Amino acid sequence: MGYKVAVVGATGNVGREILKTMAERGFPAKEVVALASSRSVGVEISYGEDKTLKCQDLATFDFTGTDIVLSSPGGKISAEFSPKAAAAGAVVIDNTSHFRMDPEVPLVVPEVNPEALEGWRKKGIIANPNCSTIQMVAALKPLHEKFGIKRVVVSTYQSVSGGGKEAMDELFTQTRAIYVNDPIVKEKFTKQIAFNVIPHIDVFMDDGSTKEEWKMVVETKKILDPKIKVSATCVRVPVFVGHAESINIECEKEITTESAREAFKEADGVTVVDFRQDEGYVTPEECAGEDAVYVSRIREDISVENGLNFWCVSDNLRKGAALNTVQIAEELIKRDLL
Ligand code: 11C
Repeated sequence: MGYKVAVVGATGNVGREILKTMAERGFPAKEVVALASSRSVGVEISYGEDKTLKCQDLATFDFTGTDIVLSSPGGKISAEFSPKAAAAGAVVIDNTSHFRMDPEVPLVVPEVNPEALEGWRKKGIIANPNCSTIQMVAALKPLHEKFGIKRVVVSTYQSVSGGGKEAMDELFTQTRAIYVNDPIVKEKFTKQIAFNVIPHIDVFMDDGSTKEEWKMVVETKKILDPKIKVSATCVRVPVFVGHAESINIECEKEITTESAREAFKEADGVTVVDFRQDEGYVTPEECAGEDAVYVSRIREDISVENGLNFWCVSDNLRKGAALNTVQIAEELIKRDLL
């Protein structure tokens, strides 16, 4: 038994990573179709060690007979094509922000709220959360279960790959330009990203926050618990892959460094690397290409009652996007929901 799977946005950072993740995990696909915009038709993309897929045109593709659509084009394209694919009978797992807050669309991290998948048939679409939210809720879940989290204050250090391939190219080109004394060209980022940090990801909202910060607030409430208060500051840093987060929490119950460490260790998908010595913590450079959400620097925050600080790092293209998407599809199969 295998499934016909279409990967939409197959030439992008996340689309390629989805194909790589499916092949690595032996996803039960009987056929895999790579879809992209008309200008990428015919582009060859590798799938597994020995297969190559030729991109087909998303605009003219007939989704009839497709079981699973793993979609990561831009939000506007998703708004048009995800409902079309769902109407043709496929389950669409959508990586964009377009459907996430729709009450009829489950927003899922399989280690955190897999039960939400039961409702996928209402719209035929399941949303994959934002990368910075995924790694945070994966780490918060075991703590919330044991200690009841009341409030989260998070500051992010997000890599440029979250902005797509052109954003990665801009970091490379600007870094090179500085060394060879060429002019700095800014296209994807509002300020120079090489040798700098930028406290601005996505558009500004009316209250002065950015949409990336807003997403961390509302998505955490939808996935984990609407009662949790979240305050986020999201910052772009000159790192190619891997988002880092400094997370501070206040809980209902007493929490210690040791009890938090035990809770993290029992959690699916979370790996604790926490030694109070040189190299006793994980950095983005080390997590690139890895599946886990890494937790380091666990320590009590004595400035508040039942407070804790920790450092959380994950590969934003894998657990933050492609892996979570593929895991959602695997969970649907495991729960016999297709
Ligand atoms: C970034 N988190 O790092 C964004 C990328 O809502 O899916 C993912 C945007 C989203 O720029």
